[in-house]
Amino acid sequence: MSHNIDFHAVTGPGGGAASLNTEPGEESKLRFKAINAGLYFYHCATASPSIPEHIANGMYGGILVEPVGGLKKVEKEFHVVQSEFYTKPGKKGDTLEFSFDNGLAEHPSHVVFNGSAGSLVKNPLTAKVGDTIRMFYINAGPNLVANWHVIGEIFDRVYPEGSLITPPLQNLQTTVVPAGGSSMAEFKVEVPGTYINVDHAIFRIAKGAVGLIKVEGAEQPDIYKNLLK
Ligand SMILES: [Cu+2]
Repeated sequence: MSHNIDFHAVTGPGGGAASLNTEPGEESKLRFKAINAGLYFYHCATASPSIPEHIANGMYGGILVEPVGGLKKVEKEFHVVQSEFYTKPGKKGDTLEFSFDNGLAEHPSHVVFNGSAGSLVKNPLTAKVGDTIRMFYINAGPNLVANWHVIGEIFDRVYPEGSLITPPLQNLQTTVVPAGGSSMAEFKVEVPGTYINVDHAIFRIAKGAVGLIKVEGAEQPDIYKNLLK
């Protein structure tokens, strides 16, 4: 089938999709000037069989347009994409078929980070005590609004909806990320341990929306101390 790409960072028809529709075996090219800094979503927007079907099957990612001069250096940068899959029922191990009806009903079978349930549990993100982590968070949807939270941490700075040129909000626990949108957060990890990235619409953990951030380093009893140890 044919595909294209709608880059939310592109100013022009379809975010590029109007110039990028590509049949199997063919090639398309587009030049654009990134005139608006921000953290953007991109996705396939081919109408055959339907735009949501292309997005729901995983055709998306993130594109960062840094402000002039670039973002300040931090020790760690991570890119996480949250998304849903809509499938017909099946047994474990089966290849599950797409369900348009479940998409219409906004009833996902899976809510995942970086493309598969538990991907960031099998391959945790890692950092050291004292590092500042910058996370680029894209919500591909296609339907759900994400309620992004890291259990055990507080976002020092949040750039809501991926606005990188607006002063950040400070000391947030949970931030909403719209479908087809983004958020960026920075937080220093002061205490060693395992932190858990979730969508705090918390039943979604059972659908796959859980990821780990492992922080190594010396204990910091002035900040966190188990009093029975
Ligand atoms: Cu496509």
